[in-house]
Amino acid sequence: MAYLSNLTLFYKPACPYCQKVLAYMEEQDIACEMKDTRIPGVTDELVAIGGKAQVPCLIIDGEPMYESDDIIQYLRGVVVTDELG
Ligand SMILES: N[C@@H](CCC(=O)N[C@@H](CS)C(=O)NCC(=O)O)C(=O)O
Repeated sequence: MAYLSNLTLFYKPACPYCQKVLAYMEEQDIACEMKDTRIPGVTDELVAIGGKAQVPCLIIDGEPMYESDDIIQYLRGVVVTDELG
């Protein structure tokens, strides 16, 4: 896979739901902009976009997607589309 420039992942390293998403991304070699909510101001940025501080949150073309299972399902679709060429 590749660097997906339309995606931003808000995450926190200690969060098990984030770890699940990060593991899938690593397994599939998916990279995108990453924002660690431990950095001051990043959670405020997430709330401004998505309305909630919950992580993980994947921003897809400016639209927030919360819920790790939904994020992984979305990324699966990206991988399949890529494999179909
Ligand atoms: N069902 C969610 C759970 C996510 C979740 O509970 N994240 C925690 C961190 S481990 C969190 O962000 N809690 C703070 C909040 O919800 O504002 C998922 O699967 O993504």
